[in-house]
Amino acid sequence: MTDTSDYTPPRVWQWETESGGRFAEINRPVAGPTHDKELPVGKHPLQLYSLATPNGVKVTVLLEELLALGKKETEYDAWLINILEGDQFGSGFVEINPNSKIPALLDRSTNPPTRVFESGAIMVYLAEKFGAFLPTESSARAECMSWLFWQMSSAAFLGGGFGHFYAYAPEKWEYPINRYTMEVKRQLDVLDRNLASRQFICGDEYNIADIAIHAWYGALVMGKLYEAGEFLDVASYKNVVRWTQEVQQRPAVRRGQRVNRVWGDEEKQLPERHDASDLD
Ligand SMILES: N[C@@H](CCC(=O)N[C@@H](CS)C(=O)NCC(=O)O)C(=O)O
Repeated sequence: MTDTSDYTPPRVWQWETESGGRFAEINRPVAGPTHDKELPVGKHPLQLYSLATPNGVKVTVLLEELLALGKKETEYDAWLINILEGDQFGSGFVEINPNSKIPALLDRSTNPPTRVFESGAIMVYLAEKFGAFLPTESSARAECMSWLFWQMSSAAFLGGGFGHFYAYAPEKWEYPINRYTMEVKRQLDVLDRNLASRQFICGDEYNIADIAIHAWYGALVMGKLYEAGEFLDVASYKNVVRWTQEVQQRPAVRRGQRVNRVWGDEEKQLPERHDASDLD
């Protein structure tokens, strides 16, 4: 790595493979598959290809919530995509997500099968298809979509910005850490002010906006992301803490968090899920 103070960007950027940092090996400046690999297919109509990162957990929590409502058609197979081993660049995965990122869903109940990528799009697809956790009345729906899109656009600053420079970059640089810490604390304050007068993100009812935001900011407030709880003084966002604890108590949330999980406590790991009993 060049010392940042000496660095002058070249006229045309070249790919320097030794850029360093925790995810340097999977980062590439080009898209498309790197190898041929078919995806496995299980017995259920819904096939999920994912990993229990915050983006992956949004979908497994929603599926477990739908099942908890008694919607048996939402039974699903969840296959592990190990992004550190490059599974997201296999040809079968790229066919259902040209962006090579988890989560990706294939709904085989339609003819031809429907592919869905981007966690927000997957959540809307499932909530609409199974008629739950997304209000149908226009104003309530607009509020839910607003917060869902807020999360989708904010998470890159939290993960790709703050998380990257605070936890994963090869060195601790003050400038980017300050810049992204400022933004993440502002985002936490946005949530805290909203939750001062509301039980859930959009009001009295829990919906996909809660699921999406809890997967990232709930995890952050519980100290489960980047070991940054103390640094960000998360305890001071009292309304976010109260809401996080309430959402975390939901059995479907705790079930969904375990699916495609291959780190942490062994009893909380479940690399693949093919039946409700896998989580019992
Ligand atoms: N906006 C996307 C982001 C998905 C995403 O960033 N997934 C990460 C894991 S959380 C991933 O698959 N990274 C692999 C890579 O970048 O190669 C979504 O919400 O689905």
